[in-house]
Amino acid sequence: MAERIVVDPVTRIEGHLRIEVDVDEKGIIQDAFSSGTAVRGIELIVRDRDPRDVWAYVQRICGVCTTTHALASIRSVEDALEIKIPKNAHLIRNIMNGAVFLHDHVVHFYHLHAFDWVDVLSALKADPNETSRIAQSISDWPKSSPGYFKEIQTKIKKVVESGQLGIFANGYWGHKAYKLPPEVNLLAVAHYLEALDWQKEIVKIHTIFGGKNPHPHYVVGGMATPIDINSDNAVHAERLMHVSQIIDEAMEFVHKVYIPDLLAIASYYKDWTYGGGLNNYLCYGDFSTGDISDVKLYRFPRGAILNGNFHEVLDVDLKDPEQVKEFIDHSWYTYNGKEGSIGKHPWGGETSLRYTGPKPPFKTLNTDEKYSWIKSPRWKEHPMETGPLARMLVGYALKREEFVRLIDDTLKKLNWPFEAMQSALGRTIARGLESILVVQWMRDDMDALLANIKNGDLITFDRTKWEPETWPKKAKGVGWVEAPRGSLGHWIEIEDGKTKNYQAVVPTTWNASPRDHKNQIGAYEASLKGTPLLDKEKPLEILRIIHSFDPCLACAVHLTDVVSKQTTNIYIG
Ligand code: NFE
Ligand code: MG
Repeated sequence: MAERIVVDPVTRIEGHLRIEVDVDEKGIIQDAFSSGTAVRGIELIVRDRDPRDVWAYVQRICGVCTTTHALASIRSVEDALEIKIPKNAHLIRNIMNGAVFLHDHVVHFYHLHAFDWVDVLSALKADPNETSRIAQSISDWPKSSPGYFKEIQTKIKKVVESGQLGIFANGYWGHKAYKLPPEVNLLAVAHYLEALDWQKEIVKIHTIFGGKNPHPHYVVGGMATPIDINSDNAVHAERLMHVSQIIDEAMEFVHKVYIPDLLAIASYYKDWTYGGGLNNYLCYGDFSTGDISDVKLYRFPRGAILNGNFHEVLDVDLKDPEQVKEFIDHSWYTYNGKEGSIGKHPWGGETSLRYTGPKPPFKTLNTDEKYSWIKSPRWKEHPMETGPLARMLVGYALKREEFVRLIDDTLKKLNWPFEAMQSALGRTIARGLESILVVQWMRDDMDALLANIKNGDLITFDRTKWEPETWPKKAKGVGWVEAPRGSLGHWIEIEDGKTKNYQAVVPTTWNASPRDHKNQIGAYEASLKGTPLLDKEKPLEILRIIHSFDPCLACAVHLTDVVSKQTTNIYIG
């Protein structure tokens, strides 16, 4: 007889996610259900608004991937109106998106995900001399003396002795699934604290190019970033040098802290290969070396992989009405007033809310019916995983040299077969590896920007098609972005200068989606199946797998449930 275990809310993520799993008598997960438990409806509030303003509304979908929705939005309007942006604007947008990647990936690794692998309390037992020796053997990062680690240990001790664990409260400390020696746990906690400091630096790139963070400024047609190297009132030489320096420091942090820690931790967990899942991967692609409309020039190449067939990468077309479609058979929405659906491409898509779930307090969701505020996006009717693992595997399957080298080197270091990449740990490693790529692209694009400016090109905005009188009566466009958590698309329909319909299909919508019209499960759900839980009261393995996707439910369901405000509640039902 299967038992239903509920984790709600999943913490150390953005937004409200509930996971229900059925486990057999041996504690192995037989079935899983992912539910977004809040709904927001931002797609509805942009209707009838000026398409040039929409980015500023939809950017508020999320404060984590804080620029991605603005970027997807302006790209959708530019696509609809056939606006080409100046080279400087493209480079600045790339650098800003790169900054989001690095910020999100480092924060995810150290602050949202690490404690699924790292036991803070064990760090108290560490010998700081040995931590220092390990640190120096994997990196020449300067903060690595025995005294430094002793200091960190004393800090943790004080927190623990105070009885108020603060940021370290509610962990499953002492759980048998933790495998790191105390010394490596201490190293990871030290870098948890260092990464907290570091993450506030990288976002300064947004404040320089976009005026602020979170939610920097954009403009349809380019960037609202006046550049004049001799002016005090524009982005000038000193500020450009500041961005350049932040990129160099980020490069160092990635290579000397993030990656060595990632591989050191992974080496203790390499036998824990659960959490793979669908084996279907989707990447829209981004970071073009030229124009965004030229897919051939994307540094994250576009493509789809089905059933783990890495010999064939399938073409993806976001404008084809048969490719990306959202289904609502198990989501609290209706299409044309009906509960079931045939699936809608986002042009002509619909956001009509209808909650048909159990009323709180309830023990479990009715997972045979509708059970989530997340829709089920499907590519050619297949559920897909998107995100770092998908990007790295699509690049690998296309035999892009830098992807192959990074993955093969890592597999060699870990003595892992390629298939092992298709796991929670593989996903976490892929996130680190793509950070190596992204920070280099930031460096390259910053160099290109500086060279362009030096050549006298200071243009960041093209106003040719700014006035609505220049627009066709009807137009539709799609803007895509590779966001930290995966492929993001915004689809807009413009009529008479206004936004007629707007649909966002977001990375976490893909990954956290519930079942669809064919009862096919989503990526989170698939990734949990078959995983053994060592302790059903403390389902650390569920957190480990779900966190490996870096969930963002604010994005996925784009209102908050004002009736019930539940705190952490994990029970066996
Ligand atoms: Ni709210 Fe987001 C990213 C987008 S969501 S974090 O990355 O787009 O999945
Ligand atoms: Mg949507």
